[in-house]
Amino acid sequence: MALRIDILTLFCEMFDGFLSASIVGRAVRNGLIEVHRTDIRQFATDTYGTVDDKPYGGGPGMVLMCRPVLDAVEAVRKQTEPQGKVILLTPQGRPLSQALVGELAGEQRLILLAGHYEGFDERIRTHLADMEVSIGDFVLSGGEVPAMVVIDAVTRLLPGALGKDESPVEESFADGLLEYPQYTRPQTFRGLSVPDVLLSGDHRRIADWRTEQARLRTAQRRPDMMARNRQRGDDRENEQTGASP
Ligand code: 9D3
Repeated sequence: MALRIDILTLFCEMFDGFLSASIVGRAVRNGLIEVHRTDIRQFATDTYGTVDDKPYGGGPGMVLMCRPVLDAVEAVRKQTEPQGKVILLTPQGRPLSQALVGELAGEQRLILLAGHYEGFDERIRTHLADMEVSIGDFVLSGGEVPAMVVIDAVTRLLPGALGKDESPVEESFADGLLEYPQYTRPQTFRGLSVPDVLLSGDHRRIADWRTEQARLRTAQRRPDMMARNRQRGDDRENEQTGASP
């Protein structure tokens, strides 16, 4: 069964190229994912298509209204079973990680709700959303790009989404290390040569070199990942020895 993904947005057209190209495009064409876009503005109740209003209590900006968003979610939920998790893309959400991507890839249906420029009425969060997701601590114009990030990351975890030359192992995050340096022909380019070990044909030495490079690079660039790796190692040892955490 295909993973069904509903996108609720004010900018359906932003997804055009994304849904037709590359791995996601192929997953759509092969029926691995079934993506439906719904324009929240269709659920406005006035002739102007109003979906936002001024915040109670004053202040800058506008707020996405409950009514059109709730009606939009109800409408897509009626289209097909299962009900699906409603995921709100917001800067206050749970930070996206490979672990969260893995959780989402296990669902049968995702309903992604993207706002633009502005916040959601709090009652959308408290009464409609099953989860709020952020893609990081930087300010974007809306939840559309984050929705694409979620779809891209989830799709590549679905069985059959990757071709045989596209590695299915999420190497860098699966083993908690960044990737080792890679080279291809030519052997020398503008005086820059490929490390000798990679030309040695000694697979043991090559594997050791790559592990070492990955460790060095991760320690230098991502001390946070290194600290997590150490913690995981400690946890595993404690499990074996029965020591308390
Ligand atoms: C005035 C406070 N702003 C919060 C920083 C309001 C606001 C700005 C931008 C509310 C929403 C947005 C649009 N961003 C998203 O919808 C969004 C987002 C992001 O900006 N960064 C990282 N992840 C996400 S997920 C959705």
